[in-house]
Amino acid sequence: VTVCEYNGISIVRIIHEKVEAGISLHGGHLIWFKPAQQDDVIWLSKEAIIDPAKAIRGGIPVCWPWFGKAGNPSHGFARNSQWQLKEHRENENGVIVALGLQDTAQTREIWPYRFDLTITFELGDELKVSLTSTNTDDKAWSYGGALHTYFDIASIRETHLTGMGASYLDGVQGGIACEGGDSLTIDQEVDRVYNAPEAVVTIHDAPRQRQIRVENHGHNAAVIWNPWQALCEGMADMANDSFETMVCVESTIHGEGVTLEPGQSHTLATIISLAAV
Ligand code: TA6
Repeated sequence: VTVCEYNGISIVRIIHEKVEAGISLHGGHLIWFKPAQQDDVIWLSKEAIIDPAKAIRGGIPVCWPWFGKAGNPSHGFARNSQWQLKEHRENENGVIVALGLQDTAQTREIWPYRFDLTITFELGDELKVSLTSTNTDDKAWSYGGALHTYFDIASIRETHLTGMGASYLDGVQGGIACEGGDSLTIDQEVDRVYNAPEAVVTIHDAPRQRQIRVENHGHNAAVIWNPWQALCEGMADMANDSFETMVCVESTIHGEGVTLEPGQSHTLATIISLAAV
């Protein structure tokens, strides 16, 4: 485990016999995860802007303390904040890295509460990401958010997803409630909040003959997003054809959020594993 600097951002690099990975302290943001002898699992935009003022496009953005445009900035401030490296160590499965973020005068201007956040990455054949939110204030607060994971797939046109459940709010149609089947092949812009997902959403990455299993905990929704071509053309940090090789499957706390009394904690997690087919 080493820490290197890139464009004013510190990246924790993990090179281990079981896994290679990179975690940016800017955003508490995993940008790279590759178990030994596997293709990349996490997608990072080739046009990603590495700048302390911006969120990184790709990887696992930490959306907190709200999801989407529920507040300003969009998806909260955690993905634009500088986190601290709390610990790194090896265990029998690989490497564990933990980062922390606490409130500052600046965060309290955006969101007027005291908090302590810890994100723990357990890296090996699998990737487990646990985001623990603790209320260190003397009054209750509620939060929402997401582990907004971008997955690397061979071809969106030859990929399908299962396990999202049937009911969703369709962001492409202004958030209306819809019912669909529990198998999704993406052939246009998709931006959906599935609000009764199964515990595991599976990405069937057929050309690579693998399944990516996304097991979520502490969430109330699974968000599926692919911007498709027109939106990519409008984004400075995504190449025009980049929608072809990515899909977001997000462990999400949507809506009213989770309420924490002073001293209480809650953990949002995602466990990402591969299965050959
Ligand atoms: O999670 C889906 C979503 O909220 C989409 O609506 C889309 O805007 C995407 O996230 C990316 O948001 P960002 O703020 O990173 O551009």
